[in-house]
Amino acid sequence: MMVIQRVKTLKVIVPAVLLLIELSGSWILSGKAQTAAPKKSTPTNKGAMAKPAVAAQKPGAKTPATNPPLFVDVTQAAGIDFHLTCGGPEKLYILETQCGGAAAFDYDNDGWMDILLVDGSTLADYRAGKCHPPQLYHNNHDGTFTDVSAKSGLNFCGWGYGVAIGDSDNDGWEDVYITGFHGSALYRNNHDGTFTDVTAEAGVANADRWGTSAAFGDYDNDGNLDLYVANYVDLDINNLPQFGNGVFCQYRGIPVNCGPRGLKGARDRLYHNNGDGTFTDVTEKLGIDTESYYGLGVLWLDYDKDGCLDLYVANDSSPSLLYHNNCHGGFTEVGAEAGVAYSSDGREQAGMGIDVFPTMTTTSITTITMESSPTWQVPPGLEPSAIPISVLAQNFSTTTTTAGPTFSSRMVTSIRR
Ligand SMILES: [Ca+2]
Ligand SMILES: [Ca+2]
Ligand SMILES: [Ca+2]
Ligand SMILES: [Ca+2]
Repeated sequence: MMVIQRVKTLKVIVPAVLLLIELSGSWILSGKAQTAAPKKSTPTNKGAMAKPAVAAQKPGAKTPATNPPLFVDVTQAAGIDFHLTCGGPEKLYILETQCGGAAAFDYDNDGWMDILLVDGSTLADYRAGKCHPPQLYHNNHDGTFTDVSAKSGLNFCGWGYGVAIGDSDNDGWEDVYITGFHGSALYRNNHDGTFTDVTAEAGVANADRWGTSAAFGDYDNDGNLDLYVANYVDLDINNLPQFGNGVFCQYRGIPVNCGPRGLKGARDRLYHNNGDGTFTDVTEKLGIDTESYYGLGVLWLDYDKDGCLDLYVANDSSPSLLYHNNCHGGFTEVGAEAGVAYSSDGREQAGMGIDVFPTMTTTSITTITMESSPTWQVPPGLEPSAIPISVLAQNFSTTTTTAGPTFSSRMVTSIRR
């Protein structure tokens, strides 16, 4: 949680990390985003794109000119101007600690990946109905992007936490699902640079639930992309738990915002695509997330290569879940026996996101977690919300473990509350 609080000003990079699951999920499942990558090589550092690289090589820069950095921040030069809104600076409530999402996809089928950035909100703005709509950037094929949000029809007006991309109606054009607090939305691609909100008729509003991540995947192989929505905490915005008030609102003796432990979890939802523009909620029927864990990341994958999509869900402060698809319309949760439900020492993890690295012989699931070394303490004199990210980086470990007969599970980031 804490890292996310502090990196909100890093513009595009941060929501991209937070929404790792949506990006990887859509690429893997639809197959279209992968094939829709630019036919030509990606733009080289020319014109405006070259400026940041030159600046990084000036005398005094840490990286020698003969060894330029692998990545250069070209956000501004590319025309991306996005500032994430995520509650107030004090972070009094858990709602304010993680917001926004990002997706790279080709919404206009021109062969070039465009960018969609989902914004959060603040308590005051949310209560007042003030919108922080998502921003859609069209790829100009020259390393720059144009903000086409105003005419896109992506008018989501809530507190956004994520986005999933998939062609939900099989017309060859990618559609958009945005997750939010107490309300998510499905937008159908109209093929002309605009989208239409079809949430109500589709039946995927996820109303009264705090949706964080979502992913499209055809689990029953009927040719229609189904939709999984990870939900986090069952929270009443008019009766929020008070900062520092109670055992679950402390971090090593320091008052912090409450949760997720101590708060009621919100049950994830699995929506089956009926192929006619509507979805059916099959959560109860298929026994999904029966314990209502704190869902933050979701990924469809066929880890046993039987042709049926399985499902992995990263949960915060609770076991992660792996659902094996029996290829007959049902799932069996096998996270513990597969070795991907807990850390290598048997502890629940603060799962934030997921990625998968297929290899020749195994499928490696990477769960992005937050875990500190046992001896790490908040530096004296510093409020938790004021800890520089450089301090966190120095004190938080990266560990790699191998667990289970099937999976090589790596924890790439470690910060435990
Ligand atoms: Ca495009
Ligand atoms: Ca479509
Ligand atoms: Ca399906
Ligand atoms: Ca499978």
